Amino acid sequence: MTALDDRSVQPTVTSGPIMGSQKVYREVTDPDSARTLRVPHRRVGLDNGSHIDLYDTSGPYTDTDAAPGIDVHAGLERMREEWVRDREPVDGAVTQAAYAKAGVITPEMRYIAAREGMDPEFVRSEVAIGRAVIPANRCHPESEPMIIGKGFLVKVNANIGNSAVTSSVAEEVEKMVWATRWGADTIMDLSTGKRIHETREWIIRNSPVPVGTVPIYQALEKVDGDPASLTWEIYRDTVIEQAEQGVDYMTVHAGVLLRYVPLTARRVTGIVSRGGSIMAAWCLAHHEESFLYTRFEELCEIFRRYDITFSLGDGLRPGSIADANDEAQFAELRTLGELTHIARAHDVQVMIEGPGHVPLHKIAENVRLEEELCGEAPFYTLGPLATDIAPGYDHITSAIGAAQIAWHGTAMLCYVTPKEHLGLPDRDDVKTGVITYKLAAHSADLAKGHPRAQEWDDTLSTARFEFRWQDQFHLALDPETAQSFHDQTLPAEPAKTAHFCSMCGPKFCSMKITQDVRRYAEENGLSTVAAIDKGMRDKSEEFADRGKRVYLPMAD
Ligand code: IRN
Ligand code: FE2
Repeated sequence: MTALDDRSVQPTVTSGPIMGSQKVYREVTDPDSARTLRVPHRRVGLDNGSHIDLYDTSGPYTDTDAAPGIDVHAGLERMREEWVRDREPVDGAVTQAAYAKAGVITPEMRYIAAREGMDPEFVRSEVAIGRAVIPANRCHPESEPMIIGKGFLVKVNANIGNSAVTSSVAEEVEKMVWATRWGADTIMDLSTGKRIHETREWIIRNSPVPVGTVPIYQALEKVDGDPASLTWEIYRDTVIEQAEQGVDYMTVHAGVLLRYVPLTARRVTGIVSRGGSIMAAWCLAHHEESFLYTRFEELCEIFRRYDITFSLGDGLRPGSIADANDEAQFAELRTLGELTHIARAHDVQVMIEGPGHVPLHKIAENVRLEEELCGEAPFYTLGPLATDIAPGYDHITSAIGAAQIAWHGTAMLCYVTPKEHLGLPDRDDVKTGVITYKLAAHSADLAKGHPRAQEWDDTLSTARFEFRWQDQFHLALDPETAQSFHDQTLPAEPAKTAHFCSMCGPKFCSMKITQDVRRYAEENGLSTVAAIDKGMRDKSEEFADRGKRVYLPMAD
């Protein structure tokens, strides 16, 4: 019996299209295998008959005919199974990095190119030099290929997972579906406590996005929470157990060296990384170098067999503004750089985890150093929070830092929810966190000039200017919230075509006035400048006629 046969677990997952969108699959042929790849997009149809196709992370759950028929006990279709089975190793390796270096464009790379609107050869070359990674364990054939690298759309990871005290397997499966619905590009299952293996099985078999984990958490459960009792063998077996299940990338805190631990002694917040503190405790208890570091090449061999991507953990990241960019943080980063080159020599893909808490003026240095020390391996940061003063709002304090660091070149952002520092996020927090991070990521895509990013903004701006309210809602990252805010004050159907909203009211809508000016110019055969001039004079007379009152009664 597999975990998914357990009928006592009955997840009810959200399914059906996002409001105003339709799932479409664009077909691409892979010339090498003659296979047809079906690449998903979220299509938003517009009132004027046109449409825009947006990047879509949500998997089959948002298929037009998905509701309510998703069978979570069956798991998703194993789309990549044949791709993986049919290809020959190169130099004994089956990783995307090995194929890329050998000049092979895999179906995953073609799929990604179609998703991102990029040339497949560019995808291959970025993976070959290690500036991008494709987290895709051979044992997770259900996942839709995606890429993490500074030359591509900035990605967002959502952490889910139960803790010893709260939440069940079914809730976590729904959180995964829910997070990807709103745009999470990957999810990490950080479960601790009971039923870790089963929870992960449920999540992976039903996840359309890559799944990451931190294996040291489960290893610690196996020794009843006592870090000193951990051994390389327990850790290794845990990694293999998770690898077999299909975990696509793993956080490994291999840069926490024995000699770095004293560097944290004077910090305001010491070591805040869970994995980092476990390894620091182990090193101190044994007065020995970390087994993650001394056994790193053996770990590379395991990762290579499955094509698991390293996410080298920042176990010494700063946990406060005061500790940002200190010696402990950068000492660890240098070690992560050394390990990056070892992993690459094994054809294993690598990304580098980054902070945490960093004030705005110290952000750029983080990216510069990471790129220099780690050979431009994709940077994957946790925010960072730009200030510590707003618990309850740390999705925002961290999105401020996240937008900045992504603009500088961070490839993936680990979301932070409003519950950060306070408690385990629930389903609503997951949505708030994902949406907040998508807007940070997209802001960076715009600033970096991703060729397709601005099209979305322009389409929404035009709909807004033309008072196509439905289009404006449907184009939003979160259509439901946009519509419900609008409808709180103007719920009636005619308001959906009205040339104003309740913020300025009918008389003071700047966009309506601009449109009036343009029409006036056309009707009077004037240039817009002359028309504005004449229009302004007319308006000023009208203003005087009405008694020079700024606020007019509603009935007026
Ligand atoms: C991301 C960047 N820096 C840390 N992260 C995430 O934090 C990482 O991907 C994982 O989800 C989590 C690991 O936390 P600890 O064990 O370092 O606290
Ligand atoms: Fe923190």
